[in-house]
Amino acid sequence: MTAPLTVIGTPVSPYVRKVLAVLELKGLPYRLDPLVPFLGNDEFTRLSPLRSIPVLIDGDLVLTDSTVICEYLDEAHPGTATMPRAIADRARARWAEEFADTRLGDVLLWGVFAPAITRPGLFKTDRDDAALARVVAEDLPGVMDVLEALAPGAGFLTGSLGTADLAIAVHFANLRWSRVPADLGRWPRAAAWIAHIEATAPLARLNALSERAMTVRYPGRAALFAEFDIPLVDAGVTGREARRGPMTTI
Ligand SMILES: N[C@@H](CCC(=O)N[C@@H](CS)C(=O)NCC(=O)O)C(=O)O
Repeated sequence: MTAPLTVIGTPVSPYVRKVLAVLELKGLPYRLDPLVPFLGNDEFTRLSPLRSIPVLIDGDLVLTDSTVICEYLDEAHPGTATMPRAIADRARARWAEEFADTRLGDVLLWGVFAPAITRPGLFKTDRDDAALARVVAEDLPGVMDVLEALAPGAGFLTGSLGTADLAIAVHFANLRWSRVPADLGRWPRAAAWIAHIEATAPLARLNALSERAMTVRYPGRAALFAEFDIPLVDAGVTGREARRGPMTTI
């Protein structure tokens, strides 16, 4: 019997939720090691040289980076396609995904969620609401303008729900969880597109799980993931202390 796919990373991470949503969309079973970023031990560094989550383990193959993982899954399991097959559509989807992973990540994850939630929680810094409000006022509009231009009038970016749609939408739950005032009503097409993606079964479920995972302490964790039918690995790669990795910016 072949071992099931294993994913390392807490679904609170938007990049992990992107991978899990693709797995769920494709109906691929997986087990999870819900590692909180920065808490990985030396074994984690061996698996993920940049110490970033998500990591996918498929037998002898160990992959990091959500884009690499999602492309691998789509090539290895083409059943329910998560990338368009037409070359031009594929290129458009890749650009949207890249924009989400880099610029949306810079603004919504590293500019808002990390200083609002991750850094105070793991590195015991104070939350600076004035700095968060500045990011929302100065950086969010430019990002939303791009999404407003990119947003399809209805449906998804290139037909059916795909990796690029998911890569974009995942960041907006983290924005809400950051509890900063941000009104997306100025960008109605983008807001409707994001809401449409968030309402799809895989992402609605993963967002609900992740929101609860943010507040559940270690002993209650297994029960929470069991409630969502996500099996956990027997022994994970969690270390004792938060450490910064080669790419850490917080
Ligand atoms: N481009 C990477 C980004 C992954 C990423 O930044 N993950 C964060 C958690 S949301 C992380 O593990 N950061 C660890 C660090 O910054 O040291 C991907 O798409 O997988």
